[in-house]
Amino acid sequence: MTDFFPDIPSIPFEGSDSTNPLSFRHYDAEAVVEGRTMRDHLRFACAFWHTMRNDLSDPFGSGTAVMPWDDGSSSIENIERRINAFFEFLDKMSIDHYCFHDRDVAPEADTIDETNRILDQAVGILERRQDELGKQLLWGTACLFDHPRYVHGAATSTSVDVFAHAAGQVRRAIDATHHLGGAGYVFWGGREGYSSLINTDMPRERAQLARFLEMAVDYRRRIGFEGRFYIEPKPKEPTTHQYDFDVATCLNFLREFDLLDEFMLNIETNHATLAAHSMEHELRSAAAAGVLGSIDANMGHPHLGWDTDHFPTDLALAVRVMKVVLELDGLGQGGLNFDAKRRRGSFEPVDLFHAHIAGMDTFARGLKIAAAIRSDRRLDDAIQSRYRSWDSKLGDSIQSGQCTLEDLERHASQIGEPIMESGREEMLASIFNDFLR
Ligand code: XUL
Ligand code: CO
Repeated sequence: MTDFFPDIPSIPFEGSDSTNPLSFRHYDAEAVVEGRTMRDHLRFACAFWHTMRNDLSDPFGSGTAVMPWDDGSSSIENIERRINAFFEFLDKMSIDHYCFHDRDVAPEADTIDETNRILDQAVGILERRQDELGKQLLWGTACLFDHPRYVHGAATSTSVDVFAHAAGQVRRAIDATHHLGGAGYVFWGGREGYSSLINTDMPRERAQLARFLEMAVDYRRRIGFEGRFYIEPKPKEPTTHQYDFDVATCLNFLREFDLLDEFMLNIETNHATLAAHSMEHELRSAAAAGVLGSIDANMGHPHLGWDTDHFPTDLALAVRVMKVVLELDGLGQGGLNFDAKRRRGSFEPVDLFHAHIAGMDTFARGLKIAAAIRSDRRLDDAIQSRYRSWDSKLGDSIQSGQCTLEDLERHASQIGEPIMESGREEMLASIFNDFLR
């Protein structure tokens, strides 16, 4: 299969001594780490919207991406060529999974019926290609933010008619995901937020969003879709505030509307940093609540305060992410989706390969290093040791609720000033760095 990238071979694993940029130096799909293959740990997915539909334009300039297979039209032939190019790419890259937005595979037509007909055709092509090549849909989603009708949001729109459009669109996108055997479906609150509170009834919009999600849960049950439902936290952009701001906000929302059993979270690095959290903070917050489901593997740029969706090339970050994933014993049906785009200057088709190789090798290396840190145990032991005073009779009686403020006051006055210990932050950071080689 070399119709679209004729000069680029399938990417081989060549090991860490290789200097061939079109090879994996770390991602060895069948290599076993902590009893599981890299392929199963990482469950890499490629995002159709970035890889096939992102022309690399930015707010100041037009697209630069060279895509000889794409004539820019919405013809079914062009739709098919894009999908074929996508699957040739997945095949050559040994990427097992993919993610898509409905409107990116099948652009909107003049009427809803025509739009749905084109979507069905596109889904038929996706199905053929994924089955031929043994690829799997990690998750599907609906683009509820591009069309002008969604200017004031979709589920949170001021217009009940827009809510109806969004509901129909999501129904079809869930159908498409279900038909393709998708392991999940993502709800991303693209415009589910506000531009200004001067014209917004926030409690009302949040209740609308909850109702929308309840209807989707009801629909999922009726059609027997067994993939996970995910919410993808993001604090802002293009809105000034999104209702799924961060993990803590999503957990509160899901608890408030009794939806916690129905949703997990798909957590994205650049959204975490946009919310002024680290990715590790967001992952640990979700894992502690049992809702860490899947990851959008990208990164932001430290000097740019927006969602730049850089390919993840930060090794220390990948180690931190994979350590949480290993502690969780994997993401189950979830995976690592490269919700990442090339820089505007990396416009040649081969840059798609370089970008994904960089991301996959970074995470494969992150996985190996995280496993080494876990088996070494010094960092985990240091954390455990900091709390060892709680492994005591007093600690137990506080935790089990058998102790009052007066009891503790008596204890404090008996023992006098507690002896405090250093947190050894710099020493531990230095040990962490020792593993990054
Ligand atoms: C957008 C983003 C995408 C969407 C998918 O900021 O991160 O993954 O969430 O719909
Ligand atoms: Co994302």
